[in-house]
Amino acid sequence: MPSSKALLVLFCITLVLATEPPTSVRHAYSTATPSDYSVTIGSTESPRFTAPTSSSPGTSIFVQPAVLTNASLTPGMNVTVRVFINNVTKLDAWEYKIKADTSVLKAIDADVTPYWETQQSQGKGSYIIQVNATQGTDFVYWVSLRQPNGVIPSLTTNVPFQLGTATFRVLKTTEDTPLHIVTYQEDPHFGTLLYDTSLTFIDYTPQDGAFANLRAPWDLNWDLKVDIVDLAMVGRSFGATSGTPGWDPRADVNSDGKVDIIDLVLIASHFGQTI
Ligand SMILES: [Ca+2]
Ligand SMILES: [Ca+2]
Repeated sequence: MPSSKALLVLFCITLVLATEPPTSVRHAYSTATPSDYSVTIGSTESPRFTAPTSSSPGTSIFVQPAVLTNASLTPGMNVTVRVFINNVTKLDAWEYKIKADTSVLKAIDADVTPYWETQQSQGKGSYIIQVNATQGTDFVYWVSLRQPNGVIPSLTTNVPFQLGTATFRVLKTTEDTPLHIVTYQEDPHFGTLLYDTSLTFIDYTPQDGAFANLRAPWDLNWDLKVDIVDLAMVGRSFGATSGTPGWDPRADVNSDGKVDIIDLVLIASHFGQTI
């Protein structure tokens, strides 16, 4: 019954769109003019990411992947995420701190990108790594040193550049837990801080990551958001039962062997949520 199916989907979409605000965009990327200062990464050509309309140009520091979903990452296994910076000019000294829920993820390690290790081996600065499993934090601190010729090493980039990594031990299953960038407002001394070569503070937009090793049934595509994509997936399998053409077990939200209005309603009732 394609017509009734379409009507049902349209009804639910209209219902949820009318009652829920759009979910926020996790990432904001934009371009900046690179400087000719000491170290320049990237180019003035097209960025690798499309800038969403809601963002403004500026420095961002973010966790990648933004959404790490993997059912095979069971308790006892390790999860490593990467920390990037983008759109920054003359970055000189920096520190970042990633915090996780200690009942789900235990901080066990952190590291800097080989770029910074090279800088250190050349005597241009040094880094410190602190891991506090009790507090669930990976903390990485870099300070550069003025060179004999007066040059202060710095980083200028308008494409994402990796600062380092943070590694956590998985303690239990979760539908969603954040990997949170602790800001300077939260921790003025050991939060995430960026300074340029004039020792001027660089403001930034932080973007947390998320980890899940268990899928919520109403998040069909497992992006930790319940949105139009999930509704559309039910729409494509609407009317199917286990084993029939079009059957997608993910679309059977309540696991009763058929994809019907109940599955749509379950998604609608969670619509707009981040898991
Ligand atoms: Ca989803
Ligand atoms: Ca069902």
